[in-house]
Parts: sequence; structure tokens; C-alpha cells
Amino acid sequence: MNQFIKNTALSLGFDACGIAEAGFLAEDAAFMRSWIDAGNHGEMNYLARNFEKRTDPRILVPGCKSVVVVLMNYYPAGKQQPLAPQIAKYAYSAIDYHAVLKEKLTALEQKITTTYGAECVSHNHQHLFVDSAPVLERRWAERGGLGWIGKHTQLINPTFGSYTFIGILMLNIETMYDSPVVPRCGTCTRCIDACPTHALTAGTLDARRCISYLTIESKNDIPAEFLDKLSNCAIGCDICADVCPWNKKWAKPNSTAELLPAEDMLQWDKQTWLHLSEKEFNTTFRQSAIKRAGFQKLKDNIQSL
Ligand code: B12
Ligand code: SF4
Ligand code: SF4
Repeated sequence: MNQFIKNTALSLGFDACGIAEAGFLAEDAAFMRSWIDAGNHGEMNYLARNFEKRTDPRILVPGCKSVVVVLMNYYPAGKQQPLAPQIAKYAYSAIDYHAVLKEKLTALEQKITTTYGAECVSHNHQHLFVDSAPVLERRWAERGGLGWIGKHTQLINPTFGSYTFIGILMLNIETMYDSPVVPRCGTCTRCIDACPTHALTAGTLDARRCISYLTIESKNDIPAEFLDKLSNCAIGCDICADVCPWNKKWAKPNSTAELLPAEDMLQWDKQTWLHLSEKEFNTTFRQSAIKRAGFQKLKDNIQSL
């Protein structure tokens, strides 16, 4: 079954798949408690909620025995002009990655239940997740043998690097499990050294200082202390990932048709971004992850650069 699930995931367009045994993440729970208590999550109050569910998928999805993790490479073939306000690569695609991964995960679930029976999944609980649920996705990816969590706190896959989306499918059946990959950051500290806002310390992120948080998640104005450190980032930030030797060496353009960039966006210069009307924003980015930040936030961010 392990091999069936992996082969099916690859045939559906995922780039990697691993499976971990569901269980309580004791060390992560302790770490996360202190991370939250120190306020590192900023205004992302949802991270402090559902603590038990977040640290044990068997509480989130009663009956869950196995965590299937899929990766999708999103490293783009084309890039923006370097002087244009930078949109992080995860948000290049015209179609929001949540929708792309969920559709393929649903297809994977269907093939599994058709082959092994409807009881493989819990029909009374949501069991398919991309980003938005209390699931420590990177840790499950690591446990499923798909890579290690680098010092920039992102999952690094030894074949694709860290520009990968993570999707999760919880199964109510047991199967063979994969072994975690040994972390390979070694003595490197390039991501920590490159972070313009000093958001990273060895293996931990202070989200309140992270440009990704400041330009997307935070509802407040960007604090003055960070305004000269935004490094031309308008939505999200890829600086710590861009300097990582694993990405420099292994990141390769994705071949997923659904992740093609929103039209013309890569050619826009700063003036085009500045003159973008709300109507144009809603049309161009109607299905894109950029919509999450919102028109006004995008405009304010660009004005700050
Ligand atoms: C909240 C969130 C953010 C926040 C906070 C980021 C963060 N590092 O936590 C902000 C807005 C800053 C953010 C930014 C980004 N994000 Co984000 N984000 C999430 C989200 C929704 C939750 C993450 C979370 O639970 N954070 C809480 C902290 C405590 O968890 P953690 O850092 O994973 O730490 C855990 C372990 O690493 C471990 N741990 C860490 N240190 C230590 C130390 C010890 C001693 C121990 C025992 C354990 C331990 O314990 C923790 C609990 O398990 C996930 C989706 C999901 N549901 O998982 C996406 C997710 C992590 N984000 C993603 C992406 C792509 C990004 C960005 C690259 C986007 C961008 N370009 O701007 C940046 C990267 C910034 C960075 N350096 O991490 C991807 C990452 C894919 C990958 N290959 O890793 C995810 C998985 C979404 C997805 N489904 O694809 N994100
Ligand atoms: S995403 Fe940018 S601001 Fe956030 S930790 Fe990485 S380099 Fe620092
Ligand atoms: S830059 Fe170096 S320390 Fe940071 S994640 Fe990559 S290999 Fe690890």
C-alpha cells in the first residue's frame, strides 16, 4: 500500500510523497508552547488555538493512524525583474496553490478509497489539509522522510530544495512508514546571516520580525524599525531560501501547468505595480494567493519600499 500511495501521488503530479505514523509530537508541543508564550506568533492568534489537535493528528482526525505527506515543487521557470517590487515565488501562480494541491489530494484520496475501501478515511472529519489547519506540516513531512527542517525553518527536500508546497492526507489505516532524513544544514548559517530583519536565530523564527508576516499576515502598519529592511519585498520574502545552498544547487523549475504565473505579472515594473487599480487587482489576482494580502496592503507595502 505504501508504494501504491506514492506511485499514485507521483502520477497525479506531486513531486514527492512520504508516509508517517500518526502520534503525539511531544518535543514539538513543548517547543511550540514556549514559542507561543514568548509571543513569536504575533497577531496569528490561530496558532495558539487548537493546541492539542495541532500536536496530535489523532485528536484532530479521530481514528487517524497514518499521515500521508505530499510535496509540490513551486520553483518558477521565469522570475520578476529584479528592480520590481518582489512577490515571493509561492504567490506567482495565477491559481492559489491551496486549490491546486487540494484538487490533487482529493484525487489521491479517491484512488486510495477505490482500491482499499471507503473506511481508509474518516468521512465525519476533514482529513485533507493544505496550510490552513492545525497541522505541523513541516514536521510531518520530515517524519515522512521528505527532508529536514532547515535553520530557516522550512522543509528542505534533498532533490528539490525548499521551494515545495506541503499537502497532508490523514488515513485511518496502517501501512509501512518512511524514515526521517538526517538534517544536513551542518555548520552553515547563511540563512540566519542573510535575514535582513534578524528574524532567525538557530532554528527558530520570530514571526513578528519576518517580512513574510509583516507584508501578508499582519493587519497593522509595518513598524518603522523594519521599513528600511524590507529589501524590495512587497508580498512575502524568499531571502533566506534564495541564499540556501540546497536551493542554489537543487531548485529546478516546476512543470505543473496549474502553477503558471498570473498573466504578465513577471514583466511589470514598479510603476505598473504602483498604478494597478483595485479592479485590475481583482481581475488579475482573482484566484491567486496574492489576494490574501488584499489590494490595500499590497499598495501600502509597495509604497513602503
Ligand atoms: C504560520 C505560518 C507562517 C508564518 C510563521 C512561519 C513559521 N516558521 O512558523 C509566516 C507568515 C512568517 C510564514 C512565512 C512563510 N511561509 Co508559512 N506557514 C505557516 C503555517 C500556516 C503554520 C506554521 C507553524 O505552525 N508555525 C509555528 C512554528 C512554531 O512551527 P515551526 O516553525 O514549524 O516549528 C515546529 C518545528 O519546526 C519544531 N521546532 C522548531 N524549532 C524547534 C526546536 C526544538 C528544540 C524542537 C524540539 C522543535 C522545534 O517545533 C515546532 C512545532 O512542531 C504553515 C502551514 C502549516 N499548517 O504547517 C505554513 C508553511 C510553513 N509556510 C510555507 C511557506 C512557503 C512560507 C514562506 C516561504 C512564504 C514566503 N515566501 O513568504 C515563508 C517562509 C518564512 C520562514 N522563514 O519560515 C510552507 C513551507 C513549505 C516548506 N517547504 O517548508 C508551509 C508548510 C505552507 C504549505 N502548506 O506549503 N508562514
Ligand atoms: S522570510 Fe525573509 S524575513 Fe523571514 S526569516 Fe526568511 S529572510 Fe528573514
Ligand atoms: S542556508 Fe544553510 S543553515 Fe540555512 S537552511 Fe540552508 S543549509 Fe540550512
